[in-house]
This record gives sequence, structure tokens and C-alpha cells, in this order.
Amino acid sequence: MVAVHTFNRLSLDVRGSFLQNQQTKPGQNYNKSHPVTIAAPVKRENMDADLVPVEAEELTRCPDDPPLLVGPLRIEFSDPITLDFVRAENPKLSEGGRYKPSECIALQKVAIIIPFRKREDHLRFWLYYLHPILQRQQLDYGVYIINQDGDEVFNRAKLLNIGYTEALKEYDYDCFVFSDVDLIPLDDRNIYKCFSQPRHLSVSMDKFGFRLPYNQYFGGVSSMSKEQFLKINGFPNNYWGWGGEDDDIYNRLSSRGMRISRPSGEIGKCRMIRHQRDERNEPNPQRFDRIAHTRDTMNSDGINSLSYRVVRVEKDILYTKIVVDVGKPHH
Ligand SMILES: [Mn+2]
Repeated sequence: MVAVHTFNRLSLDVRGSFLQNQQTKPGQNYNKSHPVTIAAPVKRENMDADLVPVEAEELTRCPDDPPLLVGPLRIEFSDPITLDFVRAENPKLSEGGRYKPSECIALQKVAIIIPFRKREDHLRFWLYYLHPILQRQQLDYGVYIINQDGDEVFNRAKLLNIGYTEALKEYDYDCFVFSDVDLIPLDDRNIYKCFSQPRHLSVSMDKFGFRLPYNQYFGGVSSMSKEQFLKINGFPNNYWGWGGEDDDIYNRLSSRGMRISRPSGEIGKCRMIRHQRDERNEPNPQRFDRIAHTRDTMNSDGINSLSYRVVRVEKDILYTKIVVDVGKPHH
């Protein structure tokens, strides 16, 4: 009964107003009809059976349908939250915003990459809501905040490339979730993992009236396996300012014969924290020209041409923050 532990922890929540988001209500466990399948024990080669603790011997792969999911969540941004509160709420995390389930072997090792600059208030909400969700999803995960240093024009896609690179230096991740800091899923069945095709997770945002703005839309929250990411040479490094980089990424995956996988509109609902447009992230006037030439540029502009400098790394129990110098646009 691996679930018991986690529910005990959740019941310690002290904030009534948020409690309901995190707990199973009667009749709300969507997985009741899907009994947990017991996978065969993982083979352990070259290990002396006498030395293996009994618990470790019994660990099996986590089920495809995590049994702790609760379905629709209530997400609101009215009450401010402190990082200390979020830390206290997530006692099972380890340094750097890392977690892996103790009750089973996670199906995927997922690095969550968040491009970031001066959105501390959004980050607190993201951490508050996402950590419990990701734990219920039984992922072996780490949270990487990639913070663009200085006040040059923002470069979201380059920050994502950097996150991919830096996360892999720490752990053998096989899946990468790229998320804006202001997007929170409204349903924990929207699993932050990778699929056989690149995944678009933020399919119905409140900002767009809970609809997809257009079929090729790949912005907001997406996931790619290491293999899928490398197949498209990662993301472009030369989209400075707002817009276009997500369409370039779509062009890349489409030109490599891949297509977008998505959850249903219901499960893919998410909420964006309302905000003003950031300074130094004005719409990029070159974006239309650039996305018209993705096929010509993608082989030379991407993870194979990435250059940057790490300014500093901050390890918190809730995240790894990597402050980076991404340079500035030419001309
Ligand atoms: Mn936004």
C-alpha cells in the first residue's frame, strides 16, 4: 500500500483553501477502474542477493496510470505563497528540486526546464502547484530554472537549449519538459512525461478561451525525449524577443517527419497567471522571416551551435537555478 504514505503527508496541509487541489475527494479517483498492474521485478545483474535490502528487491516499475491522480484541480492565484511554505509542503524533495518515487521505479527520468527572468511571484505558484502534481505522477524528476542574466533582450529558446544541456550534466534524463513559468495544469492526468511523438501539454489555456489558438501551436508547455530533441538539432538560438521560436520548433519537428501528440482538451486545460508583457521581451520583428526559413537554418542553428556562460548555480530544495549569460543579438 504505497499510497498511504503520500496521503498521510497531504493530510498535513494546513491551508484549507488549497487543500482541495491536492487531495482525492470521494468519487474523484479517476483510476479506480484501472487497477494497478504489477510489473515484473527489474532484473538486477551482478548483485549479491544477500546484500540487497528487501524493499529494494520488491520495487517494480510504476504503473502506466499513476494511482494517486485526482483529475481536475482548483488552481487560483489570489493568496500569495512563500517559498518556506512550499518547502514545508514537499518534505520528500531532495536538493536541487529532485524527486523520485520510493514506492516504485519511475517510468521516465524527466528534467523540467523553465526559462526565467524576474518572475519570482510566478515561480512560487508554479513550485507550489507543480511539485505535488509531479509527485503524484510518480516521475523521477528535477526542476531547472534557467535564468537569463542581465537586461538584454530575452531569448526563450536558447534558455531551453541551455536547460537541456545543463540538466544532462547532472543526471541521465531521458525526457525534457519545457514549461513557461506562468502555466499551471488544471488536471493532474496531464502527465509531464514524454510520448512516442513530441508532446504539447498546454492545449487549452484560459488565455485562449480554453482552445488551441491554431493546430501547429507548440508554445507554453511541451515535452520531448532526448532522441526527439536531438533529431531536430534542439531549438533555435537566434530568436530574440517575444514570439516565433515555438513555430520554428514546430517546423523543425514537422520537417523531421514527427507530429504533435496532445492530451484531450479537457485533460489539457491549464491556467496562465495574468501579467504585463515583460520589459526587454518585445515582439521580435524578424520572427516571420525566420520561421519561413527554418528548414535552411535548423541544421546549423541549434544544440550543435549553442554557446553560453554559466554565471552561477543556486541549489534549493525546490529547484536548481542556473543563471546564464546568453549573449546578445548580432547587429
Ligand atoms: Mn505568459
